Amino acid sequence: MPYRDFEDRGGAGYMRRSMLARGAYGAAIALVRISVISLAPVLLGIMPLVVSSDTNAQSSNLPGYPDTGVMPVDTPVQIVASLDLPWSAVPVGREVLVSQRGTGDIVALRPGATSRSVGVVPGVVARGDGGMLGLAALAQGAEVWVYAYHSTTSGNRIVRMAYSDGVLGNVQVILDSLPGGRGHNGGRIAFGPDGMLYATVGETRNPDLSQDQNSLAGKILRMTPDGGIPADNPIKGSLVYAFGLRNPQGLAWDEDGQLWATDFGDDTWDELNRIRPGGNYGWPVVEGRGGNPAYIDPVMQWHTQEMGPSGLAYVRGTLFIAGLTGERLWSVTMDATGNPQARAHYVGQYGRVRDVFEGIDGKLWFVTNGRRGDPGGQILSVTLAPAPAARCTPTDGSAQVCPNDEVER
Ligand SMILES: [Ca+2]
Repeated sequence: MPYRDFEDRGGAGYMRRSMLARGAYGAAIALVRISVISLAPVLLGIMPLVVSSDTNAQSSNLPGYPDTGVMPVDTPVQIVASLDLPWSAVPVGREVLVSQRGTGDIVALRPGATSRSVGVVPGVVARGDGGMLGLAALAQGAEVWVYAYHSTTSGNRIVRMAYSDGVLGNVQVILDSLPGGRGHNGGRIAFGPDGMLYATVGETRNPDLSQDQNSLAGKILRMTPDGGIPADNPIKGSLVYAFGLRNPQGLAWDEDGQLWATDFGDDTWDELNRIRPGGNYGWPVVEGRGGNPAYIDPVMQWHTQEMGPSGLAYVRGTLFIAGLTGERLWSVTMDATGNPQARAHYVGQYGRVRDVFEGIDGKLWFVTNGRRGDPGGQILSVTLAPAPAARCTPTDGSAQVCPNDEVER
């Protein structure tokens, strides 16, 4: 197998543990991710972005526990298997397009149908955790554009291709010469509710670049659909929207238009951050919560062996995080006072979870890279139901994490 998928932590101890855990898996990284998924249907006019939490009004309200949001129920159903390192998936019309990191081959799928290739993104170079990473989609009039963030021989770039008659057209370069390297390539792209394109760029194993506002490494970028700098960006004349990040791979907006992002930590803490324009999220000065007023602390943080966050989605009141290292799906809801509550799902059952999004059937879809010996990556679909009042005991098929327990808030 020419390409293997693994997450990159900075410490030698982690690498030893990782190699032990994953056997012969090679030395590539798997941090990049795209999160346009949950928004694309909105942009394409398929489904509403805002979903009322009224459906959950009957939930019992235990003090301090979530009374909004949705949770996966029943057993996930396999939509497709044998994908080659799937990285990002985005609904486009009645299909879902999926990127494959090592090859650049984009496949289209729908429930009950055989997946098919719609084109290979040219110039993709897969080294380390780089390769064909994030996808996003934008409908402009009768035209549908598919955006792609991918690695080249000289860094990363964002391109777009017209998608018509089920085939990707010629490549237009939107943003060239993004920082890149063998590790920490970031790679998620997503259109925000403001119609702007957001991108996560890793610090490319050059931690000091995260605090350098003249570098695009270790940042969340905000650009117009053609790659220009919006006049209202927080730093005049710059694509930089937020900084002090290590290897962010997840972007999602809630119904208030608030942007959330994950950050893949070093050896200690992985993060869920509430993103403010121009905000500094601390890396490499602070990993996780530092309590330093110069930096914005994460809303939640996880021990890295439980998380390794890649894709992020917001669906009907719940944030879902794809956990690579932890080989699980995480859900985060907020209680009436805004305190986050996290629960783990499918721990170890489907291997490394790379991406998560609201699928074309209104169910929650998630993308896995499989486990060692598995035939390949797969996409699974699971029904969502109003979140029950959380109780601090394990339930069938999922583990719950209660306040002040394993998860630091
Ligand atoms: Ca941070």
